[in-house]
Formats: sequence, C-alpha cells, structure tokens
Amino acid sequence: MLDKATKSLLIAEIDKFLPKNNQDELVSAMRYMLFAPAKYIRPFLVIASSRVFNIEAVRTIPIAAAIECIHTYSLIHDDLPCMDNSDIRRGQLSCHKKFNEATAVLAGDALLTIAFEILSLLNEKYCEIVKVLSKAIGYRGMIKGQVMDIHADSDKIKEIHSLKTAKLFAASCEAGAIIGDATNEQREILHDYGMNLGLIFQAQDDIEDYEQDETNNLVSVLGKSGIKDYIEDLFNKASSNLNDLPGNTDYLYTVLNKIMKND
Ligand code: GRG
Repeated sequence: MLDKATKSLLIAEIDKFLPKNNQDELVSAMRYMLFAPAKYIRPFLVIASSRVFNIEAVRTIPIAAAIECIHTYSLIHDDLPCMDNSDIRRGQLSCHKKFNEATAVLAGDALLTIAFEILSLLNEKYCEIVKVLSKAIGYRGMIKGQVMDIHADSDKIKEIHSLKTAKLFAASCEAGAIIGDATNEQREILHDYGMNLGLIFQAQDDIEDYEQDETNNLVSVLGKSGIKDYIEDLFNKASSNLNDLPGNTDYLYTVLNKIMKND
C-alpha cells in the first residue's frame, strides 16, 4: 500500500529507536515481526488523512511508525497460545514459534512502549495524538475488544469488530487530521471514515476466514448475502464521509476501494 520511498522512510524511522547490530533476542524478535512483509494500512491512513490538509508524508512518518509498532505488538500478542494460537504471521513463523512465548510477550510489550517513546519526542500537538491512540488501544478499545473476542460472544460481534480493529483505523485517520490542524468537524468525519473502513476490513477478513472457522464470525451472524449488504452500507457511509471533506481525498478513496476489493 505504501510506495517504496515512504516505506523506506517508515522503516528507517522505526530503526532509529532500535539498537544497532544487536544480537539480543528481544530486539531480534521485535525486528523479526516489525520488518516482516506487511501491508502498512494504518501508516498509510495517517499519511492519507494528513494529505487532505496538504501535509507532506515526511512530517507524519513518526506517527505512522508509532502506530505500526502498536499494530505489530497486537499481532504478536494475538498469535500467542493463550490467545489465537497462530503459527504463521506475515507469511512467516509467528513470533512465539520463531523465538519463544516469553520473548514474544516481551517483544509485544516493548513495541507498545517504543510507540509512545517515538511520540514523546515530538511537539505538544502529539499529546493529543497520544490521547487518541491510548483510548483506541487500551481497556476501552482494542484490549477490551480482544477480551470480548476471547469470550466469543457472537451477539456482540459488531462491537468486537469496532473495538479490536476499527478503532485503530479511526485513530490513524484522526492522527492525520490532528497533524493537519483539522477542525473538530473534519476530525470527526475522518474518525468516522476510519471506523467504517475498519469495519469493512474486518468483515472482509471474516469472509476470508469463514471456510476455516465459522465460530465468532460475522458471516455466521449475518449470512453470506447479509454481510455483503452490511459491507455495501459501510462503503456508502465511508464514501459519504469523504464527500464531506475538503482537499485531496484521493488516497483515502484508493484505500477504501482496495479494501472493498479485498486486494
Ligand atoms: C492482543 C492486545 C491484543 C489485541 C489483539 C488487533 C487484534 C487485537 C488482533 C489482531 C489480529 C486480528 C485477526 C485482527 C483483525 C484485523 C486483522 C486482519 C489484522 C491484520 O492486519 P493486517 O492485515 O496485517 O493489516 P499486516 O501484516 O499487513 O500489518
């Protein structure tokens, strides 16, 4: 999703915060998962949202890097035997399989922590971003969603999707808006766009997973045609969010169409 140059900038930014030539197992585990092939959707959303306000990608790289560290932490922890127990992530062995469980827990913790170290070095505008991100990923957000997911309550599946997936999409967009000095209304629109996009992304993921595992899956709740209608409705809402914004929304349309096509 990110072009080659921006991806290099993003990787260089994260790399700045990791010790060089370090053979330490923890750092190796962090690097192993951070630099594995990823789509970088959330960094793209930060850059695309700030583009609406004519902000150069280079100015948003630290925020994009911090959000990618948070996302990578969530994937490492989600794969653990006590959570989803997945052996493969980003096309390679998951972190606990490649290293061991303790290292994977700690690598996730360290990535979460480093995200806030990256943000703390920036100016006061970033305090607002720290607030938005903390709310999106903490006990009211992603972690709450993961707790509900573990309890596999299918009545609450849309809420689970909102909490564990869409809130980080929304926070990524809101971060771009904050950097761009968006008005409160524009910020809210970008937040709503991110929520709608994240819900589409998670619904597509459920469609893909359905053949392997029907439990705790939105297709089981809405049915195959119901989930298509649900996605269509979210697409219309996300498009209408973008229509309500000034400036260049091309990148945001691009990512919406890509996620709709699931490619
Ligand atoms: C363990 C705190 C904690 C949270 C876990 C976000 C989350 C909650 C788990 C991630 C696992 C998962 C299946 C989330 C659904 C969204 C999803 C498919 C994430 C994978 O994101 P991509 O496709 O991955 O953007 P890449 O590798 O491209 O970054």
